[in-house]
Amino acid sequence: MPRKIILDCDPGHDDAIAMLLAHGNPDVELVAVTTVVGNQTLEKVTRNALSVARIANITGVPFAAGCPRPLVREVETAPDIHGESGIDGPVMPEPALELDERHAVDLIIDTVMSHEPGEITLVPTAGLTNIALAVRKEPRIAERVREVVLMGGGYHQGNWSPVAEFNIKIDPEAAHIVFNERWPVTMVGLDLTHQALATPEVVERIAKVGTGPAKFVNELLDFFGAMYLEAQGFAHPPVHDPCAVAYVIDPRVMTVRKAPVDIELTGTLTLGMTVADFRAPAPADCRTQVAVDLDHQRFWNLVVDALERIGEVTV
Ligand SMILES: [Ca+2]
Repeated sequence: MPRKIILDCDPGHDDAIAMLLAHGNPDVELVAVTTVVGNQTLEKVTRNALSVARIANITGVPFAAGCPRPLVREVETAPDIHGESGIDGPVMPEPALELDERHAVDLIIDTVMSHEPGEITLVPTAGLTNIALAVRKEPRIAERVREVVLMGGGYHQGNWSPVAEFNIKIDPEAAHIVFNERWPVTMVGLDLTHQALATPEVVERIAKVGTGPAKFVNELLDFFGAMYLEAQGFAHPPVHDPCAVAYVIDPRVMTVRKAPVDIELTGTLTLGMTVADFRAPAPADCRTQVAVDLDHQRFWNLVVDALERIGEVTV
């Protein structure tokens, strides 16, 4: 039985690759895609999500738009990494799918509540605004969700400040809610995703797939790589979001370590920091764990395999 996931995202170059991985891999089933303000405005990231659906021929999956701003803070976007559209670089086709009429928060709640307990895994790859609101509106989802596997944070690294990662920093109050709920949380943070580099060998393997969706991925990586080189000095771009999907598909793709994690909400220099406590073995009731080491080969094998399975798509 494939693991059923809700992808809550802000496409976003790496969100797009996460969506393709989830769509192409047979061990996970995308049951909903929800969008939230983040890399760009809600309107832009939602359109991008629908365009990606067209590129990969994702049909029969509800897509819903969520929150246009964080819970407390002003909107902060990331044009220096993702461009003005949120996915600059490739030509994005006009969306063919219609959005679900529901708000993303309601689609998340309806999906979790209409499945058996333990059936749905939440995979947020953006700010946690939608997820936090969903669990506040319907607290029973906390026991029904199998686990939350999120891309965000970092126990030794930041990118939006010296110690805070973008997805957590843009809505730290939402992150605080999500990390302190009763559900298990796996934090796939920068310590892990900075190992998921799209090296020239990776780009060559993807090029060999030779399909439209594979070409799209390499166009994403081309733009993303140039931005990461300029903004953060990376020789090859770190492809964050698909790491969270990959962990749901095959936990052997990374090592994890249990540790209490909480979110800094008041520090003048450390707002949005994911503070992990490694001082002692994690207590028995610890529900949070952090991703440590990536199996680079196994990870990219999954991405290439998903692209091969998606095959050619006529847009
Ligand atoms: Ca993202």
